Amino acid sequence: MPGLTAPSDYSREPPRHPSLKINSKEPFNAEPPRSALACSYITPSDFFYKRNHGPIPIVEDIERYSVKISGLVENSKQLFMKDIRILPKYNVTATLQCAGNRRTAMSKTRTVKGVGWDVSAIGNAVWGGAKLCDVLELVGIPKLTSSTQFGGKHVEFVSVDKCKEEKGGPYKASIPLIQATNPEADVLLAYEMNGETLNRDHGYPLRVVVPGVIGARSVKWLEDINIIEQECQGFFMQKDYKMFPPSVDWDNIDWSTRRPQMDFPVQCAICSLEDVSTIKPGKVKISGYAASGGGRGIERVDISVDGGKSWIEASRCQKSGVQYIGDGSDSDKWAWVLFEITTDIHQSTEIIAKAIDSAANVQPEKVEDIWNLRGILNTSWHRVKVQAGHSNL
Ligand SMILES: Nc1nc2c(c(=O)[nH]1)N[C@H]1C(S)=C(S)[C@@H](COP(=O)(O)O)O[C@H]1N2
Ligand SMILES: [Mo]
Repeated sequence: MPGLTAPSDYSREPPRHPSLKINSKEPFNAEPPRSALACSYITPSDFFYKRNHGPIPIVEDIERYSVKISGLVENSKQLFMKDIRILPKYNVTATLQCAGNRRTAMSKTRTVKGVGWDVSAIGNAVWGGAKLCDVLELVGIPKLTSSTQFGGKHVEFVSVDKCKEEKGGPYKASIPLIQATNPEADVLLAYEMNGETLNRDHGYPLRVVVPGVIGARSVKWLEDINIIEQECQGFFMQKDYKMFPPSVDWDNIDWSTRRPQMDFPVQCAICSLEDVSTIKPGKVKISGYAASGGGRGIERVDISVDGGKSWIEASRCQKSGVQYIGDGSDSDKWAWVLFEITTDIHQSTEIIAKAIDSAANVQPEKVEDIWNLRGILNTSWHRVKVQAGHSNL
């Protein structure tokens, strides 16, 4: 009996929280309601968005489950859970964001291809596991290696799930070897999420977590690690999750002209209000999340309650009792920041939020300017319309 297997249909899916908003049932893609998302710094796993490309794999026998490391290394190695658990354990608070977060809004200007997402294809969790750099030392690759003596420059992660896009093959992705072997990059092979054993939806028994990078590279249900010369040639690296200009359409696309997207750009969204909300005139609380990729902090979150004519600064917070300083030593560098402001609103208006990261990157104003055919990385200013009303409140 193998350790980890992949069903070919959806008859053995795990139970899920009833309040999740289901964007696609098979494969299961769902996000929490906005209001549930930004009320806690750590996203409970029940409410953490679920992004799948096939049926959820099943662990038949955890004792037999192993990860094989091979490719351009001197000796291949098979690691069982006990071999991974014996390595130093790290808890890294990191935000995962699907590159398709906020796709539905992008589709409103011009239709894009892909699962529709509101603003909640993002979550922040404490991931517990071994550092990939420690695991790679077991096959003789030292820390901070950019190329092995056999020419290995990338680390490929292969799962077991059966994905339509891979013609029934498994999900896979890769990251550069230099990132994989850098202890500061905090790339994990995680077996815990928020202090509990990883659940099936999020990659049980073992998943990769690549902090600061689009969720697509954090491969779940890990089966193989390959040290390879060129980046992974799989569908999700080569024919998806690439950023194209607005002029590229399905009849003139050349996938080979662009690199796979890695870091995610600065992003924020208002979660305390739906678009459109009815408010009682007076004090209104505006809150949500802001996050940037590559370990960059959030320097500022600007809010406008007059459609962008004037701006006020929201307060930012990660952990209660600790003042948040972008890139400060007490802040979680891979994690989102929650923002909040209470301000007077007396008439119907459009509320806008935009974030600025520690490299002074700002979100683009208009979704049209970053429109792309796959609808990824919609980081345009987040807008919600509010209607001032007096009745039925
Ligand atoms: N094996 C496997 N890993 C995967 C995926 C998948 O479909 N199969 N989806 C990826 C994508 S696109 C995202 S955004 C994240 C989502 O992780 P989550 O479901 O734990 O939120 O997992 C990534 N890893
Ligand atoms: Mo994703």
